[in-house]
Amino acid sequence: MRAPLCLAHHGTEVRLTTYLVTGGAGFIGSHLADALLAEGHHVRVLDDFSTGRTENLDPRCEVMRGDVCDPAAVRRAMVGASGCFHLAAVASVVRANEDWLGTHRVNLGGTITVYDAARALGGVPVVYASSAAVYGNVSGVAREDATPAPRTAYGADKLGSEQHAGVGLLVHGVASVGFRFFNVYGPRQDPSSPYSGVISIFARAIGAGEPITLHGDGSQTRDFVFVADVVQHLVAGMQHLADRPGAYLLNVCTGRETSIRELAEAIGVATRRKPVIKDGPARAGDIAQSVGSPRLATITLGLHERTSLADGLATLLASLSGQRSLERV
Ligand code: NAD
Ligand code: UD2
Repeated sequence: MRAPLCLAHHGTEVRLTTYLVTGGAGFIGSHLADALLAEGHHVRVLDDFSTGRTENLDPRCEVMRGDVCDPAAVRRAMVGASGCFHLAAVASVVRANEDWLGTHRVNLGGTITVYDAARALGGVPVVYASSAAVYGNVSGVAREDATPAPRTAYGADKLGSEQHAGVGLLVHGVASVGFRFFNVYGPRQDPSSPYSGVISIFARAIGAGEPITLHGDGSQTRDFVFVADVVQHLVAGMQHLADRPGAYLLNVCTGRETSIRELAEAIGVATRRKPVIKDGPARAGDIAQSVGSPRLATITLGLHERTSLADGLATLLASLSGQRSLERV
C-alpha cells in the first residue's frame, strides 16, 4: 500500500509520511495520533479496541481493527509506513498478575510480532513503550544503567521487549527506541477502570465530591509525567532514529517525586474541594518509591521542558469539567 498523495499548491506530488500506531485508540496512542496528524502525517492505527475507544480517535486516522499478535494483520498495517510506534499492550500490572499467559502473549508476543514485521519489511524503525516497571524497587533515582529487577509479569514482559529490541538491531538491523514511561496522566486516561492511573481516579472522585482511598499510609511516591510530554518524547525518538539509527532505552519522567498523600492534597487545591480520604490496605507488591532521571532523554533528544504537576493537573481537570458540562447538555 503506497502512502497517500497530497498535491502541493503548485501541483507537484508530495508524498505524506505514513506512521503506524499500534494501540492508537488508547490513552497515550490517541494523543500521539493527534500530534502526528498535526504535523501533516498520515496515521494508521492498529487496535483491537480491548481498552481503546473510537471516541479517542480523530476521524482522519486510518483505522485497522486487529490483534497485534496476528502477524498478517501487523504486516498489512505496517506496509508503506515510514515508522511504527508500538503502544498496544495490556497496560495493567494487576491484569498481568491475574492473567499471566494471556498478557504475556500480547505484551511480549505482540511486541516481537511487531519487530518481526519491521524486519520483513526491510527494517521499519520502531519506537515502543516500555515502563518504569522494569526497575522494580529502586532506592533513589532510577537511571537507565540501573540493573533491571522487575517484580511483576508486566515488568518482565517490558524488559523482554527491550532485550528483543536489542536483538532486533544486532541480528536484523531493526532500529528502535524504547521509552520507560513512569506514571503517565492526562485527558482520556479512563477513570472508570480499576486499573487506571491514580491521578485519573482521584481527579474524577474529588471533582465529584466522592471519597478516595489511600492505599497504605500514602507515603509511597511516584514520578507523574503529563501525556503531552510523553508524546513529545515519542515523536523526537522517531526523528532521532532517522538521524542516528540504533537501539536506545530512555526514561520518560520528570525527575520529581510526589507522594500519593501530597497528590490528593494537590488535586484538592486544584479543585478547591477538600478530599474525603478513606484509608485502605497497602497494595500487594506496591513500589514504595519511584522517581526517574530525565537526564539521558534530555541529552539524547534535546528535550528540556517537562510539564509541572500543577500545570498538568489544571489541564486534566479543565478537560474533565468540559466533559461534565458536555454530559449535562
Ligand atoms: P491503554 O490501555 O489506553 O492503551 C493500550 C491500547 O492497546 C488500547 O487502545 C488497546 O485497545 C490496545 N490493545 C491492547 N491489546 C491489543 C492487542 N492484542 N492488539 C491490538 N491492540 C491492543 O493504555 P496506555 O496507558 O495508553 O498505554 C500505552 C502503552 O504505554 C502501553 O504499552 C503501556 O504498557 C505503556 N505504559 C503506560 C503507562 C501509563 O502510566 N499509562 C506507564 C508505563 C507504560
Ligand atoms: C504504574 C502503571 C503500571 C506500570 C507501573 C510501573 C498505571 C495505571 N499503572 O503502576 O502500568 O507501568 O506504573 O511502575 O499507570 N493508589 C492509591 N489509591 C488508589 C489508586 C492507587 O493509593 O485509588 C496508589 C497505589 O497503591 C500506588 C500509587 O497510587 O502506590 C500509584 O498507583 P497506579 O495504579 O496509578 O500506578 P502504579 O505506579 O501502581
